[in-house]
Amino acid sequence: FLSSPEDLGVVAVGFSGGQCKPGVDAAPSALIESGLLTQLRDELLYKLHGDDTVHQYTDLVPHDDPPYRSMKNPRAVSSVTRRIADQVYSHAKEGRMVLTLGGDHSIAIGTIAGTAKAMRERLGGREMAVIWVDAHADINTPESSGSGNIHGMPVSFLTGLAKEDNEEFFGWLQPENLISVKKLVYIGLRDVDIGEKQILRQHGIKAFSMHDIDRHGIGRVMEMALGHIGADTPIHLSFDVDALDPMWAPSTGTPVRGGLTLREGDYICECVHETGSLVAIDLVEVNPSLAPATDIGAHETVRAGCSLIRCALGESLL
Ligand code: 4U7
Ligand code: MN
Ligand code: MN
Ligand code: MN
Repeated sequence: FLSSPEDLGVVAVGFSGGQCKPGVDAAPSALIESGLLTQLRDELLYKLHGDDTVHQYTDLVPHDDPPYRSMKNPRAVSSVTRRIADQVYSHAKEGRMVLTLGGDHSIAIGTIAGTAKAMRERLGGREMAVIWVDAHADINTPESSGSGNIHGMPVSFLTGLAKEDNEEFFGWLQPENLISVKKLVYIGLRDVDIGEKQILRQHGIKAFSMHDIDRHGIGRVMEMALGHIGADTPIHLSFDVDALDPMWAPSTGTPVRGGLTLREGDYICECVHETGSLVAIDLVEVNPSLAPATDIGAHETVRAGCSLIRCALGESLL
C-alpha cells in the first residue's frame, strides 16, 4: 500500500487538550531529543519528511472554549485534529508511511481521518483497518462519557457512532474519513467503562483484553487479531503507551495496573510490521511530567515509546 516504503512522514503534535493533565504536549520533543528520528534515519534508513520540530497547536485557551455536549475543549480538539488530518492525509496520499508523535489520544481523530481518506482514494474505495492498543477502549460518545475528556472518545467519532453536524465540533469529519467497526481490533483492554462495554457488545467489535492475552498468549492473540483483519488490508496502528504496564510506562495520564510487558508491546509492533500492510502508526499519551517519585519514570516511558516505534518500523528484522 506504500508506493515508497522507505519514505516516512513525521507529524509531531504537542497537544494536550483532549484531557486535563498538562505535560503530554512535551512528549514529541522528549521522544525526538532522545534520538528517535536520528535512529530511524541512520539505522533503519528511512527518508524522513515533515516535522523535525514540534507544532504547539495552542490556538485556543480553555477559557474561550466552553463545553459542548459535555465535551471539554471541544473547539480546540476539533480544530487541531482537523489540521492533523490534512497533514497526515498529504503524507499518506504520497504513499508514505506516517508516524505521528502525540500528544493525547484525541489526536487519533486526525491521524485516522487522514489515512482512512488517503487509503480509500489510493485503493479504489477499499477500507483500512485499525489496531488500537490501549488499556482503554476510547469509544465513549459525548453522552456516555463520564469525564468529558475527548481522549476517551476518538473511536466513537471515527466509526460514526458519535455524530455531529457542526463543523466547529468534528462536523468536518466526512464519510471518507471514517472506519468500519468491523475493521477495528483492540488489544490490551482492562479498563473499559460500562457504556463502552455496551457499545462493544452491540456492534460486535473485536477486542482482545488482558484476560485474553493471559489465556492465549500474545502470539496466538496476534494471529487472531491479524486473522480478523485479513491479509491485504492496510493497517493503521494506534498505540496508547498506557497499554503497557505502569512498570514499563509509568509516565502517562491514566495508568492502569496489569498491562502488557514491554516485550509484549514490542511483539505486537513487530507482528504488525511483518504483515507489510502497516501504513501509519501513532504513539500517544506519553507524559514526561508525570513521573512518580523520580524522573527515572519519564525516561523509561520515553525509552519504551521509542522501542515500540522502532519495532513497528522494522528494527527487529534480521
Ligand atoms: B486514553 C475514561 F472514564 N474511559 O472516558 C474516560 F476511565 O486515551 C478514560 O485511553 C479514557 O488514555 C482514557 O475518561 C483515554 C475514564
Ligand atoms: Mn489509554
Ligand atoms: Mn487511548
Ligand atoms: Mn491515558
